[in-house]
Amino acid sequence: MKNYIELSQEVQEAKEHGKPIVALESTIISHGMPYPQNVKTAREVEQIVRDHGAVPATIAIINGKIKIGLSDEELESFGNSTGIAKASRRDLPYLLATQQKGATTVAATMICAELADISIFVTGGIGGVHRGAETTMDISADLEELAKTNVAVICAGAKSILDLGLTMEYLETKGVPVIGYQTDKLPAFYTRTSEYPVNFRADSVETITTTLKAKWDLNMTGGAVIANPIPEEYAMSEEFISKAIESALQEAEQKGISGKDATPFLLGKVKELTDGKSLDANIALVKNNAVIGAKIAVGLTLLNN
Ligand code: PSU
Ligand code: MN
Repeated sequence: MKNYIELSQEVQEAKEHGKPIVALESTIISHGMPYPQNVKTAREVEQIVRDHGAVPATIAIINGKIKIGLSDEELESFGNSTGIAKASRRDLPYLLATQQKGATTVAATMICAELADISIFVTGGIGGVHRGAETTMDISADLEELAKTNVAVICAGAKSILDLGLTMEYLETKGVPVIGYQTDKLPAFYTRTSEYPVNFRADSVETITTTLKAKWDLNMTGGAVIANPIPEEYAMSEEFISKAIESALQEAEQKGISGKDATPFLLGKVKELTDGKSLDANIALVKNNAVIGAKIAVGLTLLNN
């Protein structure tokens, strides 16, 4: 197994000193945001993690290795080149075997983080059950991964390009807790709330770390969703964003966009239809998640020592 994993020097040193580490995904860089904002955001998010006492580990597949922690040039290359594969669970073995680059999704980043013994992972939004999944069966592999891999994902909820109600039902069936950070409602990425309640509300980081510790001390397999609402000043109007999402969904259907292309297509369209406002929101919420994620990683490390 070790043959497949390569830690950056920063991550290696963090491990040697027992420092808290926060995993970060690379699909958000290669397929979730345009260049150059993607690379700038990735660097800033890493710095926010450091500023809050943890070490960032951006994860990607390069040259037959799972890289845990990317160099500056590697980050740049994932942001500034097309044709980098979007890598979810099913794609990892083939991409490793054929020495291709892969940008890891939430599911794949969770797998790689667990292999590297990292249990806290910060991103923007998770994949979920798509609208119309009752006929398309389009359900993100992220949900199944949350059911079986021991990594907590700090996100701003899920986008309403998805069916949030069905996504919550799926997570419930799989026994994945959805914990709202200082909120009772599931955040919907661009907006601070949705009509769906979270399972539990945590007003402090400590409630989150002690809950995670209890789950994993009991060997209860699987992760957790920590849902952290977008900061008020960046939140978008519900009506404005819903319109953009509706027309993006319509266009996707007309063009027959499906499978792994669906999410990146919808993200790009929504950005276009909102004149880039959705991108500003996306950047702000990821940074906000990095603050909380780093605090959770620091807290969990203290609890476990
Ligand atoms: N949601 C976002 N931005 C993203 C993604 C989701 O707001 O970049 C990415 C994540 O990497 C997530 C993936 O794991 O899309 C889900 O893709 P799919 O629906 O194909 O599983
Ligand atoms: Mn899908």
